[in-house]
Order: sequence, then structure tokens, then C-alpha cells
Amino acid sequence: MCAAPSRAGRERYVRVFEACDEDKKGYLSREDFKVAVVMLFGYKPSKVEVDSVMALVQQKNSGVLLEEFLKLMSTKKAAQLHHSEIRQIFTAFDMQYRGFLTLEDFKRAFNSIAPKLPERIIVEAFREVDQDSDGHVSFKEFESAMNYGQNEVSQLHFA
Ligand SMILES: [Ca+2]
Repeated sequence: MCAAPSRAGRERYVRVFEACDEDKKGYLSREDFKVAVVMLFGYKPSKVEVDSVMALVQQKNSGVLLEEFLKLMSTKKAAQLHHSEIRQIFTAFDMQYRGFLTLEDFKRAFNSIAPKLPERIIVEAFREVDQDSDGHVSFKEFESAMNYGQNEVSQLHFA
């Protein structure tokens, strides 16, 4: 996935960067960076997240520079989009809104997408995704299966 921010996205990131860099240092301090994430993503980043960003940038500078900020935020945005796409597929499968998928949900979903697929294949797919074999596919299990599938595809692509 391309992580380059769109023009509108970039302008928004620049505005937030400037708003958070109150005393015009030219970089965001640890506290500034936290405020920026709240403004853009609507949540307070964890200590671990802030620590890892600061550790990454502070080798060179005393804070997050604009170009680094743009890169970090667009990568974050791409990851967030991907997460919500998987959530959408999961919700489409989970027709009874139980928050997990049963083998029956799987069969119904596959029958509408690929009616000729043998049931044996669907059962195998379900077993593979249901990592802890409790008969339910949680969103976490579903998401990790989707990510794994994607990695596989990109490996084939670059082979
Ligand atoms: Ca499970």
C-alpha cells in the first residue's frame, strides 16, 4: 500500500503540526506529539507508542520534524484504513452481530461469494482461521488470517 499522503491529508497534517508546535521550535516535543495524535486520530497514544516514536527520531533531533511527522501520520492512517476494511468484511460475515463467526456464518458467506466451492474447503478454511479451535472465529483471528493472506500474496508477487 502506498503511504504517500494525499494533498488534502498532507495539508491537514501540516496544520496540526504547526498548531502543536506552539513556540515554533520546528519540531514536536513528546507532549506536542501526543496532542497531535489526539487531534488527528481522536485517541491518546499509549506510552509505548510515544516512546517508540521518540526513540526513533531522537537519535538525530530533539523531537519529531515535519517530514518525519508526515511519514508517521500517513503510515498510521494507512494502517487504520486497512483495519477498518477488515472490520467491514468481518461485519458482513457476522450477520447476527454476535462479534464472532461460526462455521455456519462461513458457509453462508462463502456460498454467496463462491457457490461452487466444496464444503470441505470451507471447513478447512474455518479450522485454519480458528486458531484456538474453540469453534468461533473472533475478529482478532479473522484479522490475523487476512493479514497473513495478504503477506502471502505479496510474497508471490515479488517472488
Ligand atoms: Ca477461535
